[in-house]
Formats: sequence, structure tokens, C-alpha cells
Amino acid sequence: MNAHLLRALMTQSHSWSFANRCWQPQSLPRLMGILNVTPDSFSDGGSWCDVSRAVDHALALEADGADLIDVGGESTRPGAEPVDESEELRRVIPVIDRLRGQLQIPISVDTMKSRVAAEALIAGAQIVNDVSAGMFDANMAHVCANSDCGVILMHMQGTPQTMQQEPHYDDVVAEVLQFLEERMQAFVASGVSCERIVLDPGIGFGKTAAHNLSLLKAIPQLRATGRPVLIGHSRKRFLKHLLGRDVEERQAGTIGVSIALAESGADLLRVHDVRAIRDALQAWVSLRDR
Ligand code: PMM
Repeated sequence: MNAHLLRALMTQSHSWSFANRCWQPQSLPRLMGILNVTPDSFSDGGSWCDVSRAVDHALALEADGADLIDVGGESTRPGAEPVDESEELRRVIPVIDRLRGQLQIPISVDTMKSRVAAEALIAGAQIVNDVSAGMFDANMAHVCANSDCGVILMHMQGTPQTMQQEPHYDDVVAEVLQFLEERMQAFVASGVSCERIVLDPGIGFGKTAAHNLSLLKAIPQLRATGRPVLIGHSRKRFLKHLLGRDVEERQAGTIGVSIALAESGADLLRVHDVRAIRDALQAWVSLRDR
């Protein structure tokens, strides 16, 4: 299918349809609460490896106002070692299994592996969040096509092992957009309707601080694809560049960026500190709409 036909088929409504749900755009971005069941993620690594603690944390994120929970079993921080499939399955499936029936909100699985995605969908996840947009595992689009799950496609230059070595773009916004449109076309060609797809420019994935800032300013261009846009900026390293703060001191910076992203129309924010960001956004929008 060519790009013009694909554009013509797109609704431009930015609604997101998956698993018998249809999420329309709303005045505030929806919040994806982060649950990393990894020993080595950059900010919360090791905190939620025990299944019961992970489940309690997911329930707390829901109570704090998360709209969905993202469960990941492989760290993608710069330089992280890859995790083999059996270990990733061992980390995420029991958690998703326990959350099914306890959570009212949908679960996404943060994985680049089609088998992990497939098992997670069986266990109760309704969304696949693939930070490689199907580039790591060519079977990912097929697994998604065989389900009615939501699909998040993210841009990354290189791999987590190499991506921060020398990120380079001639025009970061144009190149990220082109990649995301091509990956969306590939998923559509495999049988995933575009209404099920969300796009993410991949903050921190093979980007300098300047690249990240350009992408954070490009929400309108990203949304011109017709698809909802997710941003994962929470506690990330560009905030060190902006504020000089280490990872445990980046909540205020994350909140400031969240408000700017809400103002420019981002549809979903992937965040650690759900309650603080929910409160900040609600206070901001109450004043704005008064
Ligand atoms: N960032 C991380 C992991 N998964 N998924 C999406 N869609 N977007 C992101 O920006 C993203 C992601 C790395 O951050 P973490 O270690 O805090 O989970």
C-alpha cells in the first residue's frame, strides 16, 4: 500500500481502537504508568522484581490515576544487556497473569520479542509496546495482526547497546516521522488496522539532548500522521542536560515537560510518577479552562 492511500485511509480522528475499546482524544493526555520488572532499568531497576510487590505497585498506579500500565521485563536503558526470551517470560507473565482481573485499566507489554508479546496477550495484556517497531523481531507484526491488541510503535536509532554512542540525523523530526510512517505501513500491510496503532518518537533512544528537545517540540507534526502520539520522557537524561539533576531528582522537570506536552496535544505520556503528574495536569487544565 502506498503512502497516499494509507493517508487517505487514516481517520485523522486520533482515536485509538483496541480490544473492544475506543479511546477518543481528551483534554488531557492519558497516563501510562511504568512497571519495570527488571533488575537494571535506569530509574526504578530492582524495585518491582518480586511478583507481589509488582502487582501492588500496578494497583497503586491505577489508584493514582493511570489509564494503562506498561509491564516490561527487559531494560532498554543505554548499554543494557539483552535478556533472553525465557528470562523475559519468567519476569512478565506471572505479573500480567496476576493483574488480569484485578486491574480495571488495560495492560501493555513492553517487549521487542514476538513470543513474549504473544504469551503476554494470552495472559491478559491488551497492548503491545514495541520499542523497535517490529525491527528486532520480524514476527511481531504477525502476532499483533492475529489479535485485536493496541500496538505502540517507537523509533530507535541503533540498539540499546549502541544507540547513545554517536546519534546522528540530518533532520531528526523528518527522519523519525519517515521511519514511523514506514513501520506503520509495514504493520498495516501485515493486517494491523491503523486505528490500533500509536506512534512514539522514542525520547532517549539514539538521540542527543538537542534531538530529544526537537522531537518534544514536534507533537503537531507527529500527530499530522493521524495517529495518537505517546511520549516517554519521564526522568530521562535530557533532564540532566536541562537541569543538571540526577535521575532521582527529575520529577519536577518531568512535570514541567508533561504540561508543555499536554499543551501541544500529546495523547499519552509514559510516566513513573502518575499521581504527581495527574495532579499537575489537572491543576493546569482547570486554570486554563476556567
Ligand atoms: N522508554 C523506555 C522503555 N520503554 N516505551 C515507549 N513506548 N516509549 C519510551 O520512551 C520508552 C518505552 C525506557 O524507560 P524506562 O527504563 O523508564 O522504562
